[in-house]
Amino acid sequence: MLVGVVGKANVGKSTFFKALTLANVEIQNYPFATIKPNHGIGYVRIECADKFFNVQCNPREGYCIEHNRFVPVDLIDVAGLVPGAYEGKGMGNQFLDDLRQADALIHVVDASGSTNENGEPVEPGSYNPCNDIKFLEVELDMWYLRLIKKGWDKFARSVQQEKDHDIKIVKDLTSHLSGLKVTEEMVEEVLNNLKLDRNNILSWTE
Ligand SMILES: Nc1nc2c(ncn2[C@@H]2O[C@H](COP(=O)(O)OP(=O)(O)OP(=O)(O)O)[C@@H](O)[C@H]2O)c(=O)[nH]1
Ligand SMILES: [Mg+2]
Repeated sequence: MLVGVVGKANVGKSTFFKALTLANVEIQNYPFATIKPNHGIGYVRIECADKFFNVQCNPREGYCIEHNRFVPVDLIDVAGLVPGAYEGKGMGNQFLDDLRQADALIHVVDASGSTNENGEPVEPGSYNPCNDIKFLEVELDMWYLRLIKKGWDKFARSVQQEKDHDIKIVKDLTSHLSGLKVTEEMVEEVLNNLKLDRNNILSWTE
């Protein structure tokens, strides 16, 4: 499993990442201290089934100490985002491509409100951190949009020419978006929610 640590610049992403992985990473009180992504492994502690059998197991992944199983989770800490990153502000958002295969993202927020929208230190409580939650979703959506649009016209035309394309569309879209870990269930749900015409893919708007 791969978990990405995301959020505005200078909010404590690398600090959180370091606490989880014990990796020695750059932590600074200014925006864009992290540029190259940091990879590491954190462990989730669960009670091991070997307790029930009163034996000591030797797991292939992670490790087990006195019936405590430490399950490894891959983590990646990336550069910070600022509003308008998808238009190239700050470090932009191209670096998010490293997170395409992530199963989940953790959004780190500076709840003390002591960093402004560009991640610069300000008086605690003078910035409303709710703004960060909203803008980060926009930045992530714009990132997905860019990836989905890549090669879309060619894809849509070739699907439209297939026999029974209204039935095959779910499978076709899933394989087209497999680089984003999209599943058939997700595609089905979105097609239904947006009431997209499966007979005419070329009519779909952005
Ligand atoms: N008070 C307080 N300070 C924190 C906390 N977490 C991180 N910091 C401080 O916030 C500053 C930024 O921390 P980083 O971990 O480098 O933040 P980042 O989000 O990785 O920053 P960029 O990589 O530049 O985007 C550092 O001075 C940290 O010591 C926290 O929970 N409380
Ligand atoms: Mg960092």
